[in-house]
Amino acid sequence: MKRRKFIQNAALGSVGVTLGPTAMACNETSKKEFSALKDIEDSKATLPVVIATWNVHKATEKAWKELENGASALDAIIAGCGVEEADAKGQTVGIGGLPDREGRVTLDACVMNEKGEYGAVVCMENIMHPIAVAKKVMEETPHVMLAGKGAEDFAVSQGFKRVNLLTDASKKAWEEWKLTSEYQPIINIENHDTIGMLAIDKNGTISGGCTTSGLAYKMAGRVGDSAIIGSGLFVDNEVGAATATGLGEEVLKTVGSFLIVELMRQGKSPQEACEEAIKRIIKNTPNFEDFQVGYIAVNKKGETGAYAIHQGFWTTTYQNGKNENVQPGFYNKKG
Ligand code: SD4
Repeated sequence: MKRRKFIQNAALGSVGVTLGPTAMACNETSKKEFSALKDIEDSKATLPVVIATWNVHKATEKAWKELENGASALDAIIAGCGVEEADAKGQTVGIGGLPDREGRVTLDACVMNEKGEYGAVVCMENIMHPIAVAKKVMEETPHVMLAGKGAEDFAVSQGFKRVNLLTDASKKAWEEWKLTSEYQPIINIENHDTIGMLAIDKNGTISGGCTTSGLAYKMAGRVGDSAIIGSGLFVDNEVGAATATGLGEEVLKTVGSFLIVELMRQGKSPQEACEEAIKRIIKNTPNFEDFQVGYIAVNKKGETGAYAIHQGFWTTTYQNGKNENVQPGFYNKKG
């Protein structure tokens, strides 16, 4: 299908679902529905949409192309995130990721689809594409999460190759870090970090994925939020989806992505829901100036939102045929 038609069909499809009830008599309910319809008309939201954390335009482009070629939202996400996992220069995802304090690159990733199915790997070494392994966990095992050596052996049994994920550049950075061994999560790494990606295909099917090498120089065995359902990622096909980047410990404590989806269910826009989830962290954490968390979200209509604690967080959105980097709002205006 040609690109323009692809976008147009999808947009009509999504509005079509909402039009029916607005033709009802003019009572209170129908007034509300009329205003909801007006919001849709006013908003530039169309389907399909791909949104990701950070400046990852090659990843969103790949995912968008997959959607155009008829791939499912989930397969588009796996292909898109796979671009960054395979980029040895990126030090936050896949090969080239910065190691833990013992020099091991350990990866966390998860996927969630429109049926509420979920699969994850945590603390997995030597496999370049944890997000694809997470999908295999979801589809091929009776479990939802595999860790460490078990995850690695499972990946190999599914045809994934073992590779050395520690590049010379990341080894050098680790050796330099060892001179002081001071552990301080970095607030924004060169506009690039963990990739959380959400996509809605032209039929309105929502899926999400999240992939990371976790925090640089973490303790051996440390697992962050990225692969944990409800924290690093949550998808509800009736409502929308959310994903996170930043200090996983804080996202885990507030179950951030689930919170955002539930706030959207209660009527908040994706933007309002992301802002509320950041405020929930700030409320309980006086040292919020020392770390970053950023959220992105999308609702069923294809409207997107994003918010972070600090300036410097970026998102990439492919929508209406345009692949754009956007710097979202942030809480800490003093910074
Ligand atoms: C983690 N949330 O492992 C990940 C790391 C990250 O920006 O997103 N850094 O805690």
